[in-house]
Amino acid sequence: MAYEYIITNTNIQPHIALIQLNRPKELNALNLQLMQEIKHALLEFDNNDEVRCIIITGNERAFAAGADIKQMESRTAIDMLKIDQFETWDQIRKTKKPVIAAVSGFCLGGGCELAMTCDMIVASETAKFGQPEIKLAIMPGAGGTQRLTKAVGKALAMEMVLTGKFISAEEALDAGLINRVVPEEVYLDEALKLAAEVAQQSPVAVRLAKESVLKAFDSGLQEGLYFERKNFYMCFASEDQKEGMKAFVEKRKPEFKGV
Ligand code: DAK
Repeated sequence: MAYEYIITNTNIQPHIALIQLNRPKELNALNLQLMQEIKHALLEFDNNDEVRCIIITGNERAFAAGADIKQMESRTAIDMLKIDQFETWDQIRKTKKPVIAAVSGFCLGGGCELAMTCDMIVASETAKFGQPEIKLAIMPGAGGTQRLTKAVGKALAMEMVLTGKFISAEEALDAGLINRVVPEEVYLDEALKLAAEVAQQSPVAVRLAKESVLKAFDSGLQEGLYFERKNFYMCFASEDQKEGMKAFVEKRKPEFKGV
């Protein structure tokens, strides 16, 4: 599929795929087609055995300044219902491989929700996070009230959602929203480093572990522990588990194949 609003790259580093949002003049505002393209690329990478970790990024000025307000402006509730954008977002959330957001500049509204849908966030010092939908007389609709609250707690989430206030990368780090903050010149390199660390591990174990961590968000402790246990057993069905433990005993680096 030829993309208009994203650039994809699978040659940047072994086992890593990159999706770059590419509507720079509009600060990467997420129009419907852009979201479809992200969904399609993620699905393609999920089905590509060569890919073990995916990075979504924007540019220095903006990761994404939110959903495209100009596209939404005249929509009615019934239009929104018929378009059912949630199908696209749900599909993005279902990506099985780990996804890292490499964020610089504005990361707002749907942009912040997209970053929070990713598994980890690496930010540049210039990143600004916010859910400013309230200023448009709407509210977050793609998980913002839930994922932000789970990440940063009620006090800060409530303030951000009710006032539209932005927080800096440092504040986001302190609040537990993101993994690390680095100078703007190296935020993508830092995300690549993190992705390379993940890509070194067994893809089978990574998939099962990601699934298990995410389970903590939508289940009670007992159910989560039970789910974790099943996935733990499942790891022992892989050749990678034998290789990982054999390599440890033989004092060498393991070679994981994803089977
Ligand atoms: N949509 C459309 N265009 C945008 C945009 C956006 N969100 N953000 C920026 N732009 C455009 C601007 O209109 C401007 O275009 P021109 O005027 O040059 O044609 C260009 O990008 C540069 O922006 P500015 O001139 O405003 O740049 P500044 O540096 O002065 O300000 C800013 C940057 C980020 C503070 C400002 O642009 C801004 O406040 N942008 C809007 C931020 C915002 O309110 N974001 C939340 C949008 S609502 C859903 C899922 C998710 C959502 C909805 C539904 N479903 C699953 C159903 C999400 C909703 C949202 O995100």
